[in-house]
Amino acid sequence: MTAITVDLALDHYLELVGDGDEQAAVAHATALLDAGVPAQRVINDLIGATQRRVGELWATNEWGVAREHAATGVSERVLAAVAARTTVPATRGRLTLACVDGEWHGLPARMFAELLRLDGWRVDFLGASVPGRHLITHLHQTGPDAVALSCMIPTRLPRAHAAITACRAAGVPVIAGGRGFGPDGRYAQRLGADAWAATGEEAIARLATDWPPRWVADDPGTFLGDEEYTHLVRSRPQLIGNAMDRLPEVYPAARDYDQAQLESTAEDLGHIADFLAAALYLDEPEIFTDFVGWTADVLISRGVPQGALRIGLRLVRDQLVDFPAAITTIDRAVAALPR
Ligand code: B12
Repeated sequence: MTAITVDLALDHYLELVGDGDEQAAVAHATALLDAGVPAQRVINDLIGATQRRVGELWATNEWGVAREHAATGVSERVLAAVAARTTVPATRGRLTLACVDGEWHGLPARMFAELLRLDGWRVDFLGASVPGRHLITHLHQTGPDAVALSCMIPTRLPRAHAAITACRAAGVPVIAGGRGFGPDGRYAQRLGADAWAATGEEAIARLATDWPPRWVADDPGTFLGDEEYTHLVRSRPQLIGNAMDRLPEVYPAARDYDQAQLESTAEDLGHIADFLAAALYLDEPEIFTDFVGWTADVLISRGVPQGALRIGLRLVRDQLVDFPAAITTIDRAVAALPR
């Protein structure tokens, strides 16, 4: 039986992961290795594909947060088991891999770390949410050939910019990856990364054949955020507090909210502020429009009335009347919402 013909039995594996059945999930993955399936395929097409499915099940409210967390925990264990079964001598160079400050999606980066290791790189995996200054200290201590920076959500892009700038100032080129850098990695380039790759495999091919990068990115050192961005970031707590205070007046259903509902509403308002700030920082209104569209779908699947999101956006907008870019960005996103 060749590796190509082996059926990964994704539906069955998803059931195991959804049941939190760690042992059976590990046995499933290692049996695939035994059947000749390359570890890279197990990582991308079994673990990765399942995680993406988990994301959809969470977004459509078919799975709760606890089930998603448990499933992700199982995936982490499966990845560790696959890694333990596949030793590869480090014959290439040394890379540092880190998630941007405030970025808690550590698993995609860990998957990429294992793909790199399988390709012969020595990888220092620093994990989720690495503050910029600690990343730089690590670079000085280890002198890697490159930094691989992972960002899964666009709200972390201002921090990604600071990290990219600091790494390049330390003389270490940066390859960026993860869906947070936008379609075609367009934000990675804006933020001065030396390279970007859509997938782990693409990055590995690039690092093997075309590294260090021949072109040098423009000086990324300039702070992109303007006065509006700075105001939004500084006034975030008041923005959320004021919106929560006004909520019962403009949305009477909120008068009966219990503590958990109030907390999740405040959290949603925080996401509005953060995505708006990222859109302003990069001057890319689409970041906010995409977020609002995505949030509308998530709320609909949770039975939250359509009007609630519009009201949340209005409560934020009302406080930003003196900030034309913020207003335009919000209005654009609202206009794109289905009626
Ligand atoms: C598990 C999960 C979490 C876990 C993460 C735990 C962990 N240990 O990783 C937790 C619970 C922490 C989490 C939190 C949140 N999450 Co989440 N999460 C996910 C989920 C379901 C799976 C992530 C995953 O493991 N992906 C697996 C791999 C397969 O993804 P991949 O991108 O293909 O991986 C490859 C590439 O990314 C690449 N790669 C990765 N890093 C790098 C770096 C470089 C340099 C290169 C070249 C390549 C590269 O290599 C990987 C392997 O090939 C995703 C759904 C999804 N589609 O990814 C949502 C998802 C990413 N999360 C989402 C959201 C919204 C959030 C929260 C904001 C939720 C909330 N309300 O609080 C927070 C934000 C937390 C934060 N500040 O970081 C959204 C993002 C949507 C958006 N608008 O951007 C998603 C898409 C869910 C969804 N369907 O909507 N999440």
